[in-house]
Amino acid sequence: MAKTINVGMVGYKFMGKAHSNAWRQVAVFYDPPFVPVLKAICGRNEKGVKEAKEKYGWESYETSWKDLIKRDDIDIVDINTPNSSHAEIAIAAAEAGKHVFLEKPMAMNLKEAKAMAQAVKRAGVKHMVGFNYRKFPALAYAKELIERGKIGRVYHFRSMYLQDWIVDPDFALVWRLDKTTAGTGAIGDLGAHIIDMAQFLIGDISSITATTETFIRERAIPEESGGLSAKGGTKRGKVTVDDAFVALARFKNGALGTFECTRFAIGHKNWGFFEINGSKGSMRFNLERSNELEYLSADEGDEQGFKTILVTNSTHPFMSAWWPPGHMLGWEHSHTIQVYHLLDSIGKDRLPEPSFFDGAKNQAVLEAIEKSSQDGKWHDIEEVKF
Ligand code: SOE
Repeated sequence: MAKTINVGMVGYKFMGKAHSNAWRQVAVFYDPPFVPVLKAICGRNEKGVKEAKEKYGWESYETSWKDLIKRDDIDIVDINTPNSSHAEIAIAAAEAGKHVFLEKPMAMNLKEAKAMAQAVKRAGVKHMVGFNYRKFPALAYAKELIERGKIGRVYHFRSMYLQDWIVDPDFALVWRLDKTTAGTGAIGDLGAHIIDMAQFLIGDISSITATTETFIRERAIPEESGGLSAKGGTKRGKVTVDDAFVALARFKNGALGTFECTRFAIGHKNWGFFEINGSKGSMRFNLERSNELEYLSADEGDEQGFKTILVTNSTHPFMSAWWPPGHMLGWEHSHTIQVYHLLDSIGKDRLPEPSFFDGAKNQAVLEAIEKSSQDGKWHDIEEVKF
């Protein structure tokens, strides 16, 4: 009989659904060292959390995260609440000796992120931030190709993360548009992902300059909301985060980077795009075509051109556990792969990636973007070491 490990999850809406699915599926596809038991789900609204418990298959529920953390039968705490509660819950969970899995962005600011990283280090627990895009086979394969020298010295990381779900001025003022709950807007929601991809693939950013805009400054306060949908009421409130930002960056290895992130790019749903140009080749990836990696080799002379690699062979990263070639994976699968990685790391007693240490590095870049958007200057990225 496989050993088990008990999971307690805080948050039960959009990401709670994605994470529940991942915990349920992981042992169907992989052979993790521990089979996760969906022990307890937690949320403040009793009716809502009870419904989620039934629907997603959790054994029990709590309405206070403090009660969840006190329980002796919880080994891993999975936090997918709005950003403003990440630090408090994660630090308390670590201090209670639980492994911590946390949704991105890691924190509201760098100070919090550092405190969280120090808390998990002190407690000696495992920790992982939900930058799930690293767990797309195409992205992991891109990393492999870069490490094998296939694009040579990297000159450019050019990226955009474009969505359009708040382009309608009648769309309500959900928590992601409120600074006190979200910290930032497109910066933390989309920028955090694309910056993680950049730092994962080509290395650390050394300095950055950015500008932001909030196009719609007032919206209806929601009567109901869940995930990325909401119904506005008659009262109105101020949008206190950025709707979009553009940034220019320098990497430690000498490469230049561009980042454009917005939720106002009508027609784009989850267009997380990057192109990398190096001395020996180029590559491109787009989340809306997540099974494909485009690659061009400079060695091919007149036949040179971008080819589309369908990253679904059993030899491609993470694929051997899934379906035959061409039977595509999507967004939800990256969450399953992510929790497998966490369980495997716990089993092998090694640091999961991306850890809270990577999350804090990411937060340092987000913070520099925010500062630069206020003073218009270039900012060096603060070194964070743990
Ligand atoms: C909304 O912008 C959102 O769901 C983000 O919050 C997620 O992190 C991203 O993966 C997709 O878009």
